[in-house]
Amino acid sequence: MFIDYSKIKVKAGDGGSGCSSFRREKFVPFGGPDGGNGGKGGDIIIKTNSNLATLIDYRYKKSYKAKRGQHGQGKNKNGKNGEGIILEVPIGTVVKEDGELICDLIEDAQEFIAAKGGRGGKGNAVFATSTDQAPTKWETGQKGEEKVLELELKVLAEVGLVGFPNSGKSTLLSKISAAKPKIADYPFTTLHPNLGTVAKDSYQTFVAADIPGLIEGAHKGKGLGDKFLKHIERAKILVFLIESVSNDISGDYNKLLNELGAFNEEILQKSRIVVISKIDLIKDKEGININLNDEIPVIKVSSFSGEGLEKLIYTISGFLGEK
Ligand SMILES: Nc1nc2c(ncn2[C@@H]2O[C@H](COP(=O)(O)OP(=O)(O)OP(=O)(O)O)[C@@H](O)[C@H]2O)c(=O)[nH]1
Ligand SMILES: [Mg+2]
Repeated sequence: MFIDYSKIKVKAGDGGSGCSSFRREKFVPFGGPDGGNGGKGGDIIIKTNSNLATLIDYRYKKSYKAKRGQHGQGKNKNGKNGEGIILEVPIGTVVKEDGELICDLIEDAQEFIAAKGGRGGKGNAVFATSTDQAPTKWETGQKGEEKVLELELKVLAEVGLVGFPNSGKSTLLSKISAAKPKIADYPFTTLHPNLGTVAKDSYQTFVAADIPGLIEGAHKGKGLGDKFLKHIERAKILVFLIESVSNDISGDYNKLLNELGAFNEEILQKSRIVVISKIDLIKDKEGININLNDEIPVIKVSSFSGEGLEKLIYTISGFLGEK
């Protein structure tokens, strides 16, 4: 199951308290202070793992508590630090607290401390001075931080494939990359984003994301709605797929643009390429009339025959090279 949002509660470990104690030895009437310090509480760390693709772990377990530091003891024994917890998330996870972004994890094995463990308290041995050789003072440990965090996954892909259901997005991704998304001859086959790495040659690769199909009214919740559009917010280039058998290619293009714009105007600032898909179904290829009122490349492609695929990959690479 693909999960791209979860709200979790985290509590870092409390620091252990310092100890107040005095040395007791035979024949030593007044032993000095020997209370050790408390250990530090465990941190809650959030870390990316490139093998993860969803936040599913956080759908079931929503509360995480790191261990507390041990208390200090006599004989100058310091308490052990509490063990921290590492919460692994997919690359592209955004962490928010009170609606504010606190970290955007965009690299592999990137980590940050989401909640700090409390400092351990000092034991009485630390407070000994020349004038006070028998201090009884000691500190309690600091509390560990406690937070409610929102985890939101926004996949990281340079290229986003958008189009109506059944337009051939997943098939295209499966032809230009090693990804194996589900493909079928009915709308809404794809129910979550799929990522694929496309290699132009051994030097240049890019990641493309295939998202569920859009329909007119998606921004009002029609079809699968617009909840997957956040996954193309980080893309640099959008590839619009429109079936060659459509009666109104430019009308379809404008409908798709409208849906994207209704979701987030800024998406319209991205570079665009239009792919006329399934061109193998058309005999008179030159006869396809495209008037988009837009200065963008239009490429006729067939994922079945392979026609146009190389041109598409080169055009995308060219755009990415300019950035
Ligand atoms: N003739 C032909 N059929 C194609 C081509 N590409 C895809 N198809 C077919 O079109 C149908 C839909 O393909 P998908 O790749 O699942 O389409 P999609 O856009 O991912 O669909 P959703 O996930 O539902 O949005 C499948 O039956 C494919 O076999 C093509 O280039 N030529
Ligand atoms: Mg699909």
